[in-house]
Amino acid sequence: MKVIQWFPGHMAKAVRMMEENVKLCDAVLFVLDARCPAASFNARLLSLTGAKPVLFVLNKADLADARKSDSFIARMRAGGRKVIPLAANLPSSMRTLRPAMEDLVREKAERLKAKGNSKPLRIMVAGIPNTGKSTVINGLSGAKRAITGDKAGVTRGKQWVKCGGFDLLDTPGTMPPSCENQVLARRLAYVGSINDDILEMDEIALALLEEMENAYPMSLKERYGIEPGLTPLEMLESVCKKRGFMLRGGEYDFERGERALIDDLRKGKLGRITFDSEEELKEVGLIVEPNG
Ligand SMILES: Nc1nc2c(ncn2[C@@H]2O[C@H](COP(=O)(O)OP(=O)(O)OP(=O)(O)O)[C@@H](O)[C@H]2O)c(=O)[nH]1
Ligand SMILES: [Mg+2]
Repeated sequence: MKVIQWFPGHMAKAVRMMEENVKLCDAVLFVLDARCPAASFNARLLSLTGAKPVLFVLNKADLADARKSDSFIARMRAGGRKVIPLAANLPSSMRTLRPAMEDLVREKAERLKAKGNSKPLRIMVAGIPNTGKSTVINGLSGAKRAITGDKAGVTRGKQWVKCGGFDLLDTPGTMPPSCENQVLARRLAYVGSINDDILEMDEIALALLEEMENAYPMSLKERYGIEPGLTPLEMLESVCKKRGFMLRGGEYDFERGERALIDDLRKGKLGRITFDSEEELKEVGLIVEPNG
C-alpha cells in the first residue's frame, strides 16, 4: 500500500498560517466533513486557537449517515464543544448557521456594543481541503463571493468576505489532517480531500469497497448488485460488470470502474455514508469526556 503522508514542512506552514490568521480573528469556524469528522480534524491546529471561541461545523451532512451525525454531535456537545450539522450547499441551512455564529461571538459583540463600537466581528473559516469552507462563506454572504469546486485545493490565497455583520476569512485548505492513521487518511481520499493526482486510485477504490462491505453492504447491493462475501477485487469486477466497463478481449476496465465508484460515493449515489466511528472521534480528540 502506498502510504499517504503529510510532510513536516506542510505542517509547519499550516501552523504558521493558523497562528497568523487566528490573531486577526475573534472566533473560528472549523469545517469538518460529516462523513469523516475524525479524519478531517487536526487537534494541533485547534490548540492554536487558544481562548478564541470555536464552532465546529459537520458539513456535507446531507451526504452523511444522519443517525451517526446525531450521536457524534450529542457526544461532542456533552464534552463542551459547540457543533452543528450543516449542508452548506442548501441555502436553508444558513438559518441554523447564522444564529450559531451569533451565539459564538455574543459576549464579544456585547462588550463592543457597550463601548459604542459596532465594527463587524471577524471569523476565520478553517479546515482541510474540500470540506466546503468557501461554500459556507458563499451561503452566508448570499452570493458567489468565493470560488468553490469539487476537488482539493480550490481556494489559493486567503480572502476576506463581508457578510451580514461578519467579516469572514476564507483560507485555502492547507491544513493537514492530524492523522498518521492510514485508515483515516484513506477516507480523506474517498471524499476528495486529498488531491487525486497523488493517489493510487486502485488501492483507494479497493479499500473503499472493503469498508463499504463492512458498514453499508446494502448500498453495494442496491447500486451494483454486489452480494456479501466477495473479495474487494471481485466487488470491483461486479462494479465493472454492472456498468458495462469492459475492454476489448473481455477484460474488465478496472480504471473506469474505480473512477465510477469514487464518483458515485462523492455524489451521494451510494446513499448517506459515515466512515468514522465514535471511537475514532475520541482518539483524535474531537470527542472529549465531560470530566476529562
Ligand atoms: N453535498 C454537499 N456538497 C457540498 C457541501 N458543501 C460544499 N459542497 C461541495 O463540495 C465541494 C467543495 O466545496 P468548497 O467550498 O470549494 O470547499 P473548500 O473547503 O473551500 O475547498 P478548498 O478551497 O479546496 O480547501 C464543492 O463541489 C461544493 O459544491 C454540502 O454541504 N453538501
Ligand atoms: Mg475554498
